[in-house]
Amino acid sequence: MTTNQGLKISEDEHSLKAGERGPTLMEDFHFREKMTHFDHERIPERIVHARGNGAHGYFEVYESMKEYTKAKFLQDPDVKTPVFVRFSTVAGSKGSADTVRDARGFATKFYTEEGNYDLVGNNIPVFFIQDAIKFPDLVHSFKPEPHNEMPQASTAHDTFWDFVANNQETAHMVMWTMSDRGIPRSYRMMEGFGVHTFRFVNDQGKARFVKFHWKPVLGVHSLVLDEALTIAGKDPDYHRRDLWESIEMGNYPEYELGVQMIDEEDEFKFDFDILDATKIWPEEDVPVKIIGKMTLNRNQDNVFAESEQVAFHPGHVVPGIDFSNDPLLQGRLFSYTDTQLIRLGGPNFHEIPINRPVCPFHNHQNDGYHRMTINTGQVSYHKNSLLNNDPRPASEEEGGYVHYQEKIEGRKVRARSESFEDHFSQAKLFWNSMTESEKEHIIGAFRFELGKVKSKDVQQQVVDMFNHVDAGLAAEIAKGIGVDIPVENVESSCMKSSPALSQENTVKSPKTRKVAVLLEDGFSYVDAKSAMEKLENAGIVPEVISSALGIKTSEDGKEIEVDKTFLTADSVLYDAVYVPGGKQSAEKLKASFDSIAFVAHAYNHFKAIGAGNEGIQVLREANINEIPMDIEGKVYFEKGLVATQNVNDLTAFSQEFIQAITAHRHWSRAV
Ligand code: HDD
Repeated sequence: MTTNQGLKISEDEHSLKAGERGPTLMEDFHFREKMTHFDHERIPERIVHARGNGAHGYFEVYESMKEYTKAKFLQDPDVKTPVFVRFSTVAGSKGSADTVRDARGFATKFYTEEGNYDLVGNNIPVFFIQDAIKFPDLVHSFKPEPHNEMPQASTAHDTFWDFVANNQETAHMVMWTMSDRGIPRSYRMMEGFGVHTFRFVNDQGKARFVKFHWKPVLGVHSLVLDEALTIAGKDPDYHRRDLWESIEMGNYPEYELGVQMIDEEDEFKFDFDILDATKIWPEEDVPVKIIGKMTLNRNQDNVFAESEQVAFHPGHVVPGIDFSNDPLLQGRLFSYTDTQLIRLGGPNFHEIPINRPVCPFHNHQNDGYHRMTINTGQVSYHKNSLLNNDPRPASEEEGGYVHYQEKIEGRKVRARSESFEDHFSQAKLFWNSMTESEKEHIIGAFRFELGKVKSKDVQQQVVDMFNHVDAGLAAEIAKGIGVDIPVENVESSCMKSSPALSQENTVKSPKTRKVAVLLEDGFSYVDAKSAMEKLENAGIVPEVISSALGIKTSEDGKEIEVDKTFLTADSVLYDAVYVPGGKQSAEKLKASFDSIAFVAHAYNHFKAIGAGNEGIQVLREANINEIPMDIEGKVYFEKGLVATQNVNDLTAFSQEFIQAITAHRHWSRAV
């Protein structure tokens, strides 16, 4: 151990004192250095997306995208481009819970040979506002209210909903945040979107409008609201833990990159403005072309050095990727560098290791706080003769970035195009695309959020606003929060739906799902062990939960180690529950409030539940009575409940159980 000056430290537990019981001396440079450094350990948290965590990985393109873009990292399938991704919530502080209802940030830094490219997106493909000038207002409205700093990490309060009702361009994104997308099951199971319309430019100078999509290989899956709220207390780190543990286990999160492209000449062919960030390009109209895959395979070494200090910016582009005139994007292009100046303490944040390009970088920018590199020589200006004009700008052929030469004509006005005026058609499109259970969740979310709003007037305004989306939705919200059901017929006439928007149509996979196996002494070893093995073979992760840590012994004297207890675990932290047989084990589980609550909550949260032999009685004790008494020698499978009695071979049971887990949730179950 040394001081920061490299001096070896002989003692680190006692400050230097005048006598053993005397005052500390000014002279104690080691104490002063240690304490001063500690006093300065914090930097300002991000104004938005403060709560987040990241991982390293790489990106590979499937085939050359030369026809569409000259971006080097999208040319060669043999090239692995290193990436760092930071996932985040938007509203909460750095220490807030992961599972709150919110959009999630999905920011990717590609360390390409042409410089860093940042795709700074969210898990929702649209944004609340159309023009960046409104961003401070939006953020002020959803942050804790200034007079009492409540509530934390939540939009369920008056100012947010007042903003919504008075800025109705928010309608579409509000639909998304009130849907299951607002409470993802895992960062590994959510989509990412670049949101804005960008441009691809190829080496012939031809440009196309493009939108970026990340599609998780495991599909898009969510929690249910009650579960998300409980997890916020039981494990506020739920999402970062899930990401960390998956990578540690070798279950590397994977996302395919997709692009939607529109030819420049088709810019005006749509019934929405493609520059409007509150609009999607329905996938059925503009297909998503899958072009590559990102794999996250390495956890960070130090969260502060990496996640906290990483500086993303939508303006970090490479040749072949350019901007559009989306007024939200244009404003972002200013804001991100500006925020890093205060957050990271000066203009040299690009020298922090996580932000450093992997390609060489040199220019005449020098000095400033925290300059790391030592610029040598006499010359720090362009043009010069003393250094033979070095470094000099590169031509386009040499890889110099040349902005796309879009022809612009117009008058300077503070205005918004009329083509940005339709706020409700796509909100209705989203609603039309939901299944019945997804619609119920949206209604429930509105009732929860607006139920916490104190102003009746704001509540009524919001209901009246969503009457423009769907009269049935507005009426259901109104009934739940005790305001008037609107009578005016103003519902959007949009009849379209987009199957790609419903999570019901997503990829379903059993891989990496967590199953709680509840048992006590006297459990059936065959039931527990052979089912667990089969689950593991399907990529599922079983964990044994019991009343105490240590070893549990089966009815035939075999041992199993307990992973967690009813005190340290909870059904909300698992995707499914399994109760193996064994008379003594089942009796003890039946007599315990904790184990009964565990099973009952899993049932109420629509999760797969498996039971073998006496384990079925534990389900009955939890009031789960669907499983008939006479399944002797058979496997029962209905509504995510899978049970078996007196069957020697658990293959069929395990297959059904795995299928039930794969389905994610069983909405047909009446709760
Ligand atoms: Fe932003 C952070 C995503 C609109 C201003 N934003 C930030 C992060 C993400 C997004 C993922 C966190 C990056 C990280 O992990 O470090 N932001 C979006 C998306 C938007 C969006 C998808 C709309 C399409 N943002 C937006 C606007 C503005 C900002 C309109 C301002 C004009 N955003 C910021 C910021 C942040 C930020 C204040 C806070 C910390 C940071 O930049 O580095 O500058």
